[in-house]
Amino acid sequence: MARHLITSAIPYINGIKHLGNLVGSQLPADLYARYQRARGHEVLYLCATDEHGTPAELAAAKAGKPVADYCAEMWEVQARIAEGFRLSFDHFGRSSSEQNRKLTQHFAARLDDEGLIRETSETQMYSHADGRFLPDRYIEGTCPNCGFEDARGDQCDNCGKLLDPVDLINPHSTISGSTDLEMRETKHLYLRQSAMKDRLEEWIDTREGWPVLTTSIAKKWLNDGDGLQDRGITRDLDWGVPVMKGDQPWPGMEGKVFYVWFDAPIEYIACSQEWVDAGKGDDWERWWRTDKGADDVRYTQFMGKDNVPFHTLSFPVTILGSNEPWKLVDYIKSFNYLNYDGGQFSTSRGRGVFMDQALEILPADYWRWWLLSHAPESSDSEFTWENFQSSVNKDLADVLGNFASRVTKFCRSKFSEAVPAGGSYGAAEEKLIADLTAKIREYEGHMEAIEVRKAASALRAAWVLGNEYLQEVAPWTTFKTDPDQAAAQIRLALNLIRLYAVISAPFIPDASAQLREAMMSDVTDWPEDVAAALGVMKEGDAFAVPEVTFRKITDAEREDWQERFAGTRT
Ligand code: B3M
Ligand code: ZN
Repeated sequence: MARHLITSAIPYINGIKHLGNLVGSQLPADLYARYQRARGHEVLYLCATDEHGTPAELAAAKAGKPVADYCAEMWEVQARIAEGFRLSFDHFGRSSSEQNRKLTQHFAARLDDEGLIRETSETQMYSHADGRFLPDRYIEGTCPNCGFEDARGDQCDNCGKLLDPVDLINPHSTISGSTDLEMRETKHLYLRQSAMKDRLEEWIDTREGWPVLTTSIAKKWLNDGDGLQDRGITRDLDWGVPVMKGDQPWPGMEGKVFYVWFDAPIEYIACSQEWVDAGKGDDWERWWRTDKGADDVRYTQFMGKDNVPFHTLSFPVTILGSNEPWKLVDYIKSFNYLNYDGGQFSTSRGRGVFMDQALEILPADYWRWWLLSHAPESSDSEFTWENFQSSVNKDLADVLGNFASRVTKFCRSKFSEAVPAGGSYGAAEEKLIADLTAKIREYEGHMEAIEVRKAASALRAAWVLGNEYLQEVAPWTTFKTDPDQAAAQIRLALNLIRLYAVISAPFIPDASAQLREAMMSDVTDWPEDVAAALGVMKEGDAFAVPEVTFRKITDAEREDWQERFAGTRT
């Protein structure tokens, strides 16, 4: 039995995520976690909300709530939606936890002891009208690079250039709109990433078989110098982890907090402590400390491509720089973007389908299947309602759902609601078993390699094999001349429904549970031996005709949704 530590990028607390966010981190991580559990491995799958930083402050202010209250409420909302999508976190934590506060302060102290933190005096925008220093995101102005008028102080959304607020033309405060800004002196801590370049490069160079998307982004940041500049890890904000050196005050840093990207990845570790403190586990160190057994853990992270630099550079600097025996990530699975109907999904502009809205329309499995089978792996991919309708109707309703319904209804009408006896397996059945074995082994290979789309097509192909078999042996025709032979064919097909339920569960957990319940079987063992797995349901075992597993999406519904989601969400 292997041990798998799995984390997905922790979603910002402000607002509900769209389907593009979901398919870029949490959903594939859940797929992988479910698969590894199904294979009998020990899995710890963690996620949390990313609660600090200016976006949280801004959103709370907009909602007219104290930021702590706002975060607590939004955590509930996100947790409920995650449950709706059947995301099987072992724990869904919060980066604002006590555990993360302590651990973040601990890492800062370690890094300082290792000489990796330096203090800098710098000038920063101070807003007289707001009575405070303005973090980069609270300042907007015109991009000096492309002329975009609403560029933020840290980055231009239009051309992507990383900016410094002083670069902006006509800067103003996003809180008050005031242009009465002045540069004032303030002190900050910098993480000396540049001092870690060689160690980091060596670490990245020795990662075997990492996805090209991951390593190319990491390399680009390492080599064009931009990414490995020393990084400010403190901010003049109220909300965040207070800057302390362990449990000691940090002179000159009073009233400041750590930068959100410093504490957010540390939450992966803190989350496992929260998991223990919540009474769900009894030892977090065996997952994270290589001196406490974490050496044989395989740690996989899932994230969208925009998060890769922080996970290949900044966070490893924190871990390696601490010179403590923390577990480093073994594999980073990153994703491109999912686009929405000819444009981009956008949280700020409310464009696209958001997680809560999706669940109001259709059950989780419909979305899980489409999103995973169209995951933006090798390039960006696009959600269109036509494509969604046709995938759901073909793959789920016509292929899988219809197979289960045809077989069970036929059996009920010609035999009974029990596995029929009689007949024997011949060449057609042997061929099916051989083909299925090959297909399932292929599916396993793709799952191990986290090739999500390929895994989905192998699974779909396994469903198709069952349909082709049924078409070929045609039990409804056989029944007229040789009812015994028809019984053997149906016996196999009923067993196949159970087998499909087991292997499909990582993708479509609810439908799988429904099918398995209809087959009245609690055997969930992975079909290592396909022939044996197709003999689990014995002659005389009862089953029930399942309710419609997947219904078809009508043209009218599709048009209605298309229209409803054409605008922007307010
Ligand atoms: N919250 C960005 C995002 O939600 C950020 C990820 C943090 S991972 C430690 O895309
Ligand atoms: Zn620009």
